[in-house]
Amino acid sequence: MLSSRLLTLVLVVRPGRVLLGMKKRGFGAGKWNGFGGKVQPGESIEDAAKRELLEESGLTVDELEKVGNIKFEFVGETQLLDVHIFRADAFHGEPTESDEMRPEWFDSNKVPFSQMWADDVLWFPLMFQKKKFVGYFKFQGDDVILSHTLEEVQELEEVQEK
Ligand code: 6U4
Repeated sequence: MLSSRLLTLVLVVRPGRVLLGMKKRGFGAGKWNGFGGKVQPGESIEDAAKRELLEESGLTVDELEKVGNIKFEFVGETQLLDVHIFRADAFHGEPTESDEMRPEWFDSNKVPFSQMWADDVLWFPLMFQKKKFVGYFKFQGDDVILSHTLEEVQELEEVQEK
């Protein structure tokens, strides 16, 4: 059994556009992505999502909507990434560059998928339609998907947090 690590990912969406951040360092550097990171011990997944969004983009949100859960396996790694994906339709503050991310708005029909994680093009359409989804992606390196599953669900399961 692979162990897993809880991570968060937040997409801030406004009518016709989405805020992405260019990851400047660490995991996924050079890719546009939502804002997020590791859940800390004793922290709820949603609190972690809000904290990471603030740290990386300068934005605060009152409400996050759970939209997806994707587990990522990387060939050769012993830990699965268990990524909890949220959407925010309202926020406070101004997007601000941090050490980790440079935020930029993109038109919903001009999302830079060729400079993003290869899975994003498959689930962004569901996220934009506020559909809920679960998936599993097996990556070889940072760019190749060897196999995957992705399905729409009515409800996302509650997570047992440690
Ligand atoms: P630190 O602790 O700052 O070094 P780092 O290793 O850079 O962290 P972190 O915490 O920024 O990683 O978390 C990685 C982020 O990337 C999380 O928001 C989840 C997201 N992510 C990981 N794999 C992804 C994938 N295949 N598709 C995607 N987002 C992914 O859209």
